[in-house]
Amino acid sequence: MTISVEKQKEMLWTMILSRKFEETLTELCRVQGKIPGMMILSTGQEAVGSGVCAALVPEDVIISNHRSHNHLLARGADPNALMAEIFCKKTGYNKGKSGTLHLAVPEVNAPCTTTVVGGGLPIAVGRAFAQQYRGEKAVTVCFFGDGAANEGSFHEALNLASLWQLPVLFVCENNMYAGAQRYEEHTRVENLADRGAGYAMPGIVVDGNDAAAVYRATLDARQLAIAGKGPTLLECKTYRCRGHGEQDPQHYQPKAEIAAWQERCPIPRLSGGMLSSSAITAAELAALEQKAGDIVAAAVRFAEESPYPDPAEALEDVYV
Ligand SMILES: Cc1ncc(C[n+]2csc(CCOP(=O)(O)OP(=O)(O)O)c2C)c(N)n1
Repeated sequence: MTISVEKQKEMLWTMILSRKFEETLTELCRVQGKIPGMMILSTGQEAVGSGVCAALVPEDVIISNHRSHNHLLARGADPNALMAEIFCKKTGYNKGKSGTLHLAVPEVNAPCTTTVVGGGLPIAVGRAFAQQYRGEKAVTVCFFGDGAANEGSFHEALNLASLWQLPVLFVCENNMYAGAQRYEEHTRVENLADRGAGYAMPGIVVDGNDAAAVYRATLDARQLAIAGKGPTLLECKTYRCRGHGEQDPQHYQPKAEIAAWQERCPIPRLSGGMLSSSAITAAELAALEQKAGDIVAAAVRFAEESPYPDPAEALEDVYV
């Protein structure tokens, strides 16, 4: 299936924006010391969120995890409100109460990101059940890591989703590490996608650094789900180019391994193909880079100039 130039540009744009956004976060927290606490990035993995979200419609729901910036930007979240939230400012998406790790952007149907590893899976099943119950023509996507695939919640979620043939796409972002643990140190099966068979659902392995491949696989899985044929487990093989978080010196990741995967960076991979097929010109590509830089710089200014929430608001919007 050929992918329209417009769709290729959409994926390229959200990857470039996400990379610029996160490179700036690295600078802000590691060099300038302006954002305290954990900073967990998706550098090198952008083809997953950008490829998946390009295949969705606005009514679809995404449930994300602790590595959520790319998912949210690819879904269309506003960089200003996202950056302000990461700075814990009042103008942020969650009025400064979530910070980077507990973001929720209901405006783009991303009601929850959770740092409880595997915690998003049952939530996604619940959302997909609601979609099925209401007869909506929409799906729920759950992003999670390879480490999360060893949580009990993963197995329970896949079982129930399969039993009830729910419209859910389980997107495993296998970046080869769960914290400091290499994939082989926590899992015996070569492909996590093989676990789909145990729950009578398709298990698909896709090159997670190839946005076009991720997009196509998501379209297929979404089609099945919408047709009432139940869930799919999509394993996107990719690589975590930075430490678990920006505090992590990555001493356990071989330097040659990191370099080899940087060579397979998803952004030049897509843009290179687009340049060769004349889907984009070098000048257009440079303009996208420039635009991303301008948008992110404006987002940082917006966040820095925004006030912190008033302590008197601490108990507002809290359910319990
Ligand atoms: C239930 C639970 N156990 C442990 C942790 C601590 N923890 C945070 S991230 C992480 C690694 C997760 O690895 P993976 O699911 O592969 O996602 P990745 O970070 O690679 O994107 C761990 C163990 C947690 N947040 N929640």
